[in-house]
Amino acid sequence: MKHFDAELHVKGTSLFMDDFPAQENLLYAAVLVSPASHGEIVSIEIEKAEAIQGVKTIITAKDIPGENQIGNIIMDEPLLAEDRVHFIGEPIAVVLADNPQTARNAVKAINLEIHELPHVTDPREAFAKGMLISPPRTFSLGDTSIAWDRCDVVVEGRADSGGQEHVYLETQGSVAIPLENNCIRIYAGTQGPTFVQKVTSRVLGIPMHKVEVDVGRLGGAFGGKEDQATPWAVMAALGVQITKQPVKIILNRNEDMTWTGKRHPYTSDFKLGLSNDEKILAFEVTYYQNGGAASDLSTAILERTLFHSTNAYYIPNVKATGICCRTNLPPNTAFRGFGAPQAMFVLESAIHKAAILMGIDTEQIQEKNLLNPGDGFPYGMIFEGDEIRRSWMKLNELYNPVKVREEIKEFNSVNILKKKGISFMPVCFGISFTNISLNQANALVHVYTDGSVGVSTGAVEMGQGVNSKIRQVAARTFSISIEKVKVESTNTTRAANTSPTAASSAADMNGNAVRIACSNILNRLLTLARKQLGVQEKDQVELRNETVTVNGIGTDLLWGKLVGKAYRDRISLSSQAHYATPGLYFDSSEEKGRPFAYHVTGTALTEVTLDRLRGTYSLDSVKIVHDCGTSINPLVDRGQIEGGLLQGIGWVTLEELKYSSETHELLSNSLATYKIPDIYFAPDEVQIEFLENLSENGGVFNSKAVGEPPFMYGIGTYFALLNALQECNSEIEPEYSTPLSAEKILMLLEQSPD
Ligand code: LUZ
Ligand code: MOS
Repeated sequence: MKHFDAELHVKGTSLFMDDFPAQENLLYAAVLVSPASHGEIVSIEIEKAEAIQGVKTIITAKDIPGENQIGNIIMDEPLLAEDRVHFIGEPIAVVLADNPQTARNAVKAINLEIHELPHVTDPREAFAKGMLISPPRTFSLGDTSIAWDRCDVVVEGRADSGGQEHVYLETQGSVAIPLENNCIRIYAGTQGPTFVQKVTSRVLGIPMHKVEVDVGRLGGAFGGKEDQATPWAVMAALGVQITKQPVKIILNRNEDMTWTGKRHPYTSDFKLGLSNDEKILAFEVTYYQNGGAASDLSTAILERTLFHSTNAYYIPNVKATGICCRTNLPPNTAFRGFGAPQAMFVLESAIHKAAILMGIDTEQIQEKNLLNPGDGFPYGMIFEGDEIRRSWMKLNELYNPVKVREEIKEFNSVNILKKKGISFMPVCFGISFTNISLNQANALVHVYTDGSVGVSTGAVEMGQGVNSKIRQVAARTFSISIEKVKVESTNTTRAANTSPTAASSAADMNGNAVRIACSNILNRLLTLARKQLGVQEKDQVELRNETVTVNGIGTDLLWGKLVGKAYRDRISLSSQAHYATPGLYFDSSEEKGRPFAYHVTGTALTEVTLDRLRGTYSLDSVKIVHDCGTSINPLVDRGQIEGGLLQGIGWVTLEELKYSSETHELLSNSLATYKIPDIYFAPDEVQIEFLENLSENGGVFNSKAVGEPPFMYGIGTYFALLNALQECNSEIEPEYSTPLSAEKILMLLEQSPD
């Protein structure tokens, strides 16, 4: 099974937002944004800009007919600023013109006067000033206060992880067109078509049924289009409502990088206590999350940080507190892993620090404390599987890390200028939206009279291959060829009230809805087949490879013929189905429940080589044992594991958001100054082994979600580099702060020459 879009992508024939065919009267939007991190809008003069030839109109907050509010969880974000601005890039006005260049020129001609106010960009400072997005939350297990006395070793420290730009290949954008009777169709580049529909309805002051949102595909998203695709789509729709003309908006790379939110930077304090025999007895952590100027998804992301504070380990006494801090940055948002990578980085830092103090290899502590079946998480759920230990053992079996360690010691003892390092990175990631209501999906399946099939769901194809999996699910349920199945665009008139394609669960949930809808139709067809063949017994008649079989023996009743007969007999060939992930509940007053359908786990082994003169490094290999359940598309899953790994590696190594010290303007605002991993930077060797796992889970056909968990294998690269650094000089006081750029490594090496 392949990724069915691959051929279109390679030939360049897949259609993205900017390929949308030019429409008559199409207007192009450009946006005036705040140049200041915080300030009062003194005046906006648009007359000169509006007079420019080709400019149709300029929209500001006062032109909004409905509510000027695009908030999701907390209603704290206007579409267009009214009298105050809270971050550089906050939209203030939308210019509509007959071409994009004119629109951008007109933006420059607007006279904007802002009275600047002091701004806060550091979450600890925001916390000290009481600038919180929501009250702090604490997850706990056992009692840390009495546990410290029993510990032989206690380490305390601080760990900071940086933000991350999404760098989806396709920048944010949207096209909206007027339909009759003041209805609007929006072609939106979003992971959440229903959210776009809902917010458009709110801002335009029209019911949701007047807003149709359609998504063909996205050129990448990674969480960056879960919430933050919405404003651009709503602006386009607002432009349509005001002008009755189609409106297109496409951000250029620089605008996109400067204006939109990123992965949340975190700064955290940790305390870890162990016994002399490497058992972790207690862990306390406080996460300060840099939320940015509006809440966006920050509270949900912080919640997932708390869920993953203990990652793949069992710790009997835990106290994890999360604080969502409001700062004057663009609102930070969803990004693959959704707060979990930040949590896992802190615990790995704590373990690393403890291992140094104890004079042992980090993996001794890691292995000793991996979750066993029956161990509890601080949030009350029990880890039932044995996959974490099995993935660890499998990795040992396949790659013999003890021998690798020895070889590295040997290499390091004979090489002066180059030193190798190694790390293990176990991952345990919970699958399901932590907001339980979102764990539902629906599908609409039509079988046409020629036997071809059209499938609509709420899942958005963003390159991750969800449409390939959905095609497979439909083809497999009917037992027909994959060529007979087409996945339609994601459209709010065919799949209503959908959850965003997020939380790694789109294939699970939408796939299950498709399976149910196809089964409904199949059952009608099989009833007809039995009647046709005069067979009474229900399970004697089946469809196999487009052929009706009786007791496994083929008949001449083929799929196409059966479908045609069903139509003539006036039997419905369509079905809509709904799927809700079973068994989920959470009591937020106790912070306990069963928030996840299941966990995805695995372990990565990373080897790196550091150049101690230059601070540069190369990634020798990453070996992963990963649990995909019974994969329905191993090639797609492998692609997700490789992609997630590399994105995670980028986060902890190269990707550095640099801001000017005075205004806190983003300096790394292009792909020339913000470096993401390329094929030359990628590990020389990436080996991925699927862990055999036949146990029941909530996924479709017993497969498991794959999108986010592999991101966190990338954290292993950070600790392999620290290990190599220590091989250069064991005196180096490690600092737990990502990204670990070559520049930072060089400074650490220079600090303490040996
Ligand atoms: N998005 C969301 C997510 O809205 N809720 C979640 O729990 C989640 N988890 C991972 C990624 N995106
Ligand atoms: Mo997400 S981080 O949009 O699954």
